[in-house]
Amino acid sequence: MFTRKNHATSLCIFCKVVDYYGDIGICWRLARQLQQEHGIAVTLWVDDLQSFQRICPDVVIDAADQQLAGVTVRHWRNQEGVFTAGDVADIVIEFFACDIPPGYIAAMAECNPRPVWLNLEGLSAEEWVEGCHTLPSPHPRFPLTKYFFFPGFTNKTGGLLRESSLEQQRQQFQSDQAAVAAFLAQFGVTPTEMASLKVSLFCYPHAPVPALFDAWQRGDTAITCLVPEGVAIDAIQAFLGSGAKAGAALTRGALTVRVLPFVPQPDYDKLLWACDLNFVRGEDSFVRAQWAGKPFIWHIYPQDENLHHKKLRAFLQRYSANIESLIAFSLRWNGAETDGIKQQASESLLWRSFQADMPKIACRSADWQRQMLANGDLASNLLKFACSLR
Ligand code: TRH
Repeated sequence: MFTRKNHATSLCIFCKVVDYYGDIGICWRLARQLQQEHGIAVTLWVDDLQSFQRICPDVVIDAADQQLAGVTVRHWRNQEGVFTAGDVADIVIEFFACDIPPGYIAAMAECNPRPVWLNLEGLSAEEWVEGCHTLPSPHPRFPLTKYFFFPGFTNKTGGLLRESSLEQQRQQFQSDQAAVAAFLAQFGVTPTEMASLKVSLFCYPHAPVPALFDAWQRGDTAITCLVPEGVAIDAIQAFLGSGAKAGAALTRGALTVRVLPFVPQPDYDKLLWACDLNFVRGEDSFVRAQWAGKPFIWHIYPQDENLHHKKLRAFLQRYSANIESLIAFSLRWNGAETDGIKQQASESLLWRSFQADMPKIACRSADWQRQMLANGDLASNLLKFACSLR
C-alpha cells in the first residue's frame, strides 16, 4: 500500500480529443489555472497533440513528455500496465468519461488514502444536471469511487471555467481603444473596418452562413466579419471567390469578410473582447463569449436525434430573458425551429430584429456575466469538492 500526503498537491487530467478543439481547449485551460492559481502540480495526459498544437503553438508534436506553462504534458498513447501507485496523483480528473488506462485505475486502488477520482462532464443548462452534480459511482471491481462533476450555470453546479485575472484583463483591454485597434490591425483590419460593426464568426460547417452573409451584404449597416482560418470554409470561399486563407478579405455591399489565422487560445479571448458581436460554438468558446460580456450567438455541437436542440432551448430559457429576436435568431442559426416559425421569417428579417435589440441584448449579456461570476469558478469549486473528500 502506497501512503500519500494529507493535502492535495498533485492532480492529473486525462483528455481524449473526440473532435475539434474543445476537449483539449477546456483541459488545457483548467490545467494551467490549477497550476498557476492554486500551485498544484498538474500532469495533463492528452492523446492528440496535433489538435493541442492548434490552440497552443508551443506544443511539440512528437514529445512523449513536455513542460508547457508549468504543466507536465504527457502524450497518452497506449500506456498499459506501466503505472505504479507512486505515479498516481492526489486528484484524478477523467474528462468527459474518456476511460482512463486500466493500469492507472489498478495503481489508484493501491494508494492509501485513495486518490479523489472525478469525472468532469460536459456543460449543459438542462435541469437534471443539478441532481447529478457530485453524485458518487462506486467502481465495480476496485475499492474506488468516481464522482461526477458538472460545470453549469447555477450555484448547484461546478460553475464555469474562469481565470481569476480574466475580468480585470478584459476591462483593461476593452477600455484601451488603441490596444484593441493594434490587436486587430495585426490581422490586417483597416481603420474603416474598425469603425464598422465587428463580428467574430466561429461555427460548425453546417451553419446557415450564406443566408446570413446575404442579409448582411444587402443591409444598411457596415459589417466586418472576422473568421478564423478553417471555419465555414465553403461559405467563406464562396463569398471571397478564392481560397479562405488567413489574410484574405473582400467587401461586397455592406459586408467585409476577413479571414484571420487560428490564434493561440489566450488571443482568442482578445478577439471576442474586440468585437461587438460574437458567433461561438461548442463549449469553451461559448463560455468565453459569456465572460466577454458582449452579445453572442451560440452554435451548439450537433448530436444524434437533435438532442442538442433540447440543450440549446434549455440555455435560451435561462439566458434569453424572453428577448424574442435573440431566441428566434438562435433557433434559426441552429436549425432548431419548429416548422411554424421557419416559414414566416427570412434571415434578413431575423437579423434586422436581432440588430434592433442589440443594445438590450448587450445589457442582458452584462447582467448574465455578473450572475455567472456569483457562482464561483469551476477550478476553485472543483478543488473545494475534491479536498472535502480527502
Ligand atoms: O472546437 P469546438 O467545436 O470543440 C467541441 C466542443 O468543445 C464540444 O462541446 C465537444 O463535445 C467537441 O469539441 C468534442 O468548440 P470549443 O468548445 O469552443 O473549442 C474551441 C477551442 O479552440 C476553444 O478553447 C477556443 C480555441 N480557439 C483558439 O484557441 N483559437 C482560435 O482561433 C479559435 C477560433 C478557437
